[in-house]
Amino acid sequence: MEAVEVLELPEKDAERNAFVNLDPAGFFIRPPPKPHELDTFITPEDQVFQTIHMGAAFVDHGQWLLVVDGLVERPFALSLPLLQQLPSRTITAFHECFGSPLKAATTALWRVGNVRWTGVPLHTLLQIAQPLPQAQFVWSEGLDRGDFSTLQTDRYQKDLPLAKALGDEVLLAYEINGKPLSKEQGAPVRLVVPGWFGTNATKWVCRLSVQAGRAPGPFTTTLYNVPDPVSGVLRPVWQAEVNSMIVRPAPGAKVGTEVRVEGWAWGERDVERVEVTVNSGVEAHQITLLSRCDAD
Ligand SMILES: Nc1nc2c(c(=O)[nH]1)N[C@H]1C(S)=C(S)[C@@H](COP(=O)(O)O)O[C@H]1N2
Ligand SMILES: [Mo]
Repeated sequence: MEAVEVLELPEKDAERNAFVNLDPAGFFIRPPPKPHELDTFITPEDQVFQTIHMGAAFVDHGQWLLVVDGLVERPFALSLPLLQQLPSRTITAFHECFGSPLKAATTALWRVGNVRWTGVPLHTLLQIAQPLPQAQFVWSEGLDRGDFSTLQTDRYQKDLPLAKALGDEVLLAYEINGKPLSKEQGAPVRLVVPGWFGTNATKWVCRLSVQAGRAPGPFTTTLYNVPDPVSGVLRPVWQAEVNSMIVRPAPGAKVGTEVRVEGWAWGERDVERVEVTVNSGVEAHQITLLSRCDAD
């Protein structure tokens, strides 16, 4: 790689100085459009659902720093102009919320959209930092802090196993559908982890720390671990399970004897086949897959 310009590691926690306030503070959900309204391949960014646990961080972009540290040969920091100077990629990926980490997902089955993210691959930054042999996870930290449910924390903190973090689809994104991220979407920069649930996509990101074990904050320990359906053992909410939705016919639509059914199917792994059942499951029909989305 060509020589890239980076900053020396600032004093501890200096990256948190870019935080101005929570505006507004508190839990916030922007609900997704109804399934029959999610009818375009790319979801317009002003319609994509939003999930905010503690409040939307208002960040001073001029003071924003991204620190890359931990178990690395060469810790460093980047300002926003320095990050945006690095080669970028645009990825089309589904963006799906796992749902409430406090209760079973019964009302938010389709908190999902499909968007184009633009940013710098995380592996570019890891290549500069050079993880040490003990490195296993990349912790990501957001500038938001405060209360969620009965928990309190000084930072939103998530982790990714190094193998996923090195995938070239994982981005430090600053654009959604070709436009700068809004404050609520994590401006100026957020992590995006295509194929994995939205909870891993840390917004208002300010620090990436390479570590040997899992992150200790409430969003990786108390919250966002679910029993494996087979073994019952708790596992982190990482890969998105296969899921689907019917877009047409809309609920309650009057249909004739011949019905064209349209919808979306997605998951961490490629979807090979979709079936639809009618008459309460008496008849099953295979659906033709019209197009497949691979990250581009
Ligand atoms: N810093 C921070 N990042 C966060 C969250 C948060 O509350 N704080 N919410 C997560 C969850 S649960 C989801 S589903 C996605 C939602 O991203 P969006 O609001 O841009 O759709 O952001 C994730 N990243
Ligand atoms: Mo979420």
